[in-house]
Amino acid sequence: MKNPNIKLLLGDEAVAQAGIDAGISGFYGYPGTPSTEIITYAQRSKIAKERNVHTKWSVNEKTAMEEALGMSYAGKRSMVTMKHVGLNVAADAFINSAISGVNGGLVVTVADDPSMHSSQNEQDSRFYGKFAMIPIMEPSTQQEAYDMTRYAFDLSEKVKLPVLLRLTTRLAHSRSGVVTVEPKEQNKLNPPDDTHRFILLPSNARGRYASLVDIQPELVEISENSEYNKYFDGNDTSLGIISSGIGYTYLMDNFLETPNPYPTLKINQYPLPKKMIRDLFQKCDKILIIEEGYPVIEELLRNNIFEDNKVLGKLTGDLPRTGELNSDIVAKSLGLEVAEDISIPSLVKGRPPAMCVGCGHRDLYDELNTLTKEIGRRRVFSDIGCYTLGALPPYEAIDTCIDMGASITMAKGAADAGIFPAIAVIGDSTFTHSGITGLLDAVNENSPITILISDNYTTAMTGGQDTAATGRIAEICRGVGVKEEHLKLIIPLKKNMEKNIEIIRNEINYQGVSVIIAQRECVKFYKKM
Ligand SMILES: Cc1ncc(C[n+]2csc(CCOP(=O)(O)OP(=O)(O)O)c2C)c(N)n1
Repeated sequence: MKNPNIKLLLGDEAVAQAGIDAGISGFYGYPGTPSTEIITYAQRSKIAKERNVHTKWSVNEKTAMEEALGMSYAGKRSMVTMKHVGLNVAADAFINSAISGVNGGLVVTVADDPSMHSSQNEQDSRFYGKFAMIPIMEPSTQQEAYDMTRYAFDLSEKVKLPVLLRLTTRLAHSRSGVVTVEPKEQNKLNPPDDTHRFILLPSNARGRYASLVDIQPELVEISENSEYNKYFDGNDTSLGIISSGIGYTYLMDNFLETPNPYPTLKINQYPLPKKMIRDLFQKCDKILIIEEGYPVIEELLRNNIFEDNKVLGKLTGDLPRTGELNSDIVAKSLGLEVAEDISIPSLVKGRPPAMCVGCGHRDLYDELNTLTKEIGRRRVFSDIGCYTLGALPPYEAIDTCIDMGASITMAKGAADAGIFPAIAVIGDSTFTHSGITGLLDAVNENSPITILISDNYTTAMTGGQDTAATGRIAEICRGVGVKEEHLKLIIPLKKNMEKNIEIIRNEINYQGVSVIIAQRECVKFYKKM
């Protein structure tokens, strides 16, 4: 008979379901691959709706982090979700939440993207967890993603700290059957009696930081005894293996038919369990570290704790230093034969992503590109979204894309240096995420820059989520101080091309801040809208 408690879930969905079943009261987050499906799943959940669980998108990762902390302050359980680079945006609140501590359980779920399938870098969030000195959970399977998320809420309430839950792309985006439990009740509203720890004046923060330092041995002890850090014995002590997160799954993919002969430590919880590691080092001649992302464990073990020459991994070339791991790469590092070559044959041509036929960004770039002869090249500062594809042929219309919001601020910096005209191209969601503050900098100095906000009424790149200010972007620009006569609305359609080019030309020649909002609904998501 079908078990109603088994669900076929993506890793992301398992985390969302676990949050709901752990009695969460609020999910907060900003979309970003590969984390987006956590909140989209929660938004569709019947029980989350019945329980009035907060599931709306926030303006950016920092606001999301602070909102989740506010809910935790109130005594309820909350989760904040983001992709790895989002943690850079949320970092101020994130690090300080470890100093204040939490009240209701707070889980910070960050999905890393090794190999940069859809990202600007492949930074490893475990560094942030270590930096903040808080516990980190790193599941190996979808079932563990479910179980560990619920455990993370309990742990967070036990040690009164936020817990970082680290996912990586393959786990977040692949499915498996997950056995679920009955949902718990939500916490009652219960703000803290003593609010001093949430007031990070130096006199309070010093004491809080000392407490955070003091609790570290207890966190190690908890890791040491955690059911999520496991030792598996093996006869062949010429090699010991430490594998974490999905690295363990890749390892065990190679031992489906024969047993793993090597003593192996499976790490899913940090800080690292020192005793368990010491025992493994004593037992084995060499230690291979299999971890997805940066060589975090490897560096800790090589540089700080034990003999260098025993440790093999990404720093010794036994595993690749960059990009994603997979079962075959792990097989090679163990000297095993790879069953079958699954690499893509050279016959298959690379297919770089392209803007959709009928996309308004295309028409905007066509208009901008007609002005290249007049304005010269290498002066278009852009940002992150579908419109970043304007960097590729046939458009080749933009010159930079660094991080969300950097178009306006880089254009301003270049204008400060003497580049004129300096042009910024930014999407509507990116503008509200982190473009508004840069616009205020430019307005305050009346910088000679032209900002093209390509407004398709959605966050298209990550799957068509709502944006924070649909229909209110002009109002925001006015409020920030853009002059009415230099705030223009255009509709990027072929039939308007000449008119639009004229408007862009005039504004580019203006020696101050001008904003042109190019409004046309996204061709892919207009039905949803
Ligand atoms: C700090 C950070 N958060 C999230 C993302 C994921 N992301 C990439 S582009 C984008 C928003 C794109 O929306 P918009 O600016 O409206 O452009 P569109 O894709 O709709 O053209 C997001 C959320 C990211 N790259 N960096």
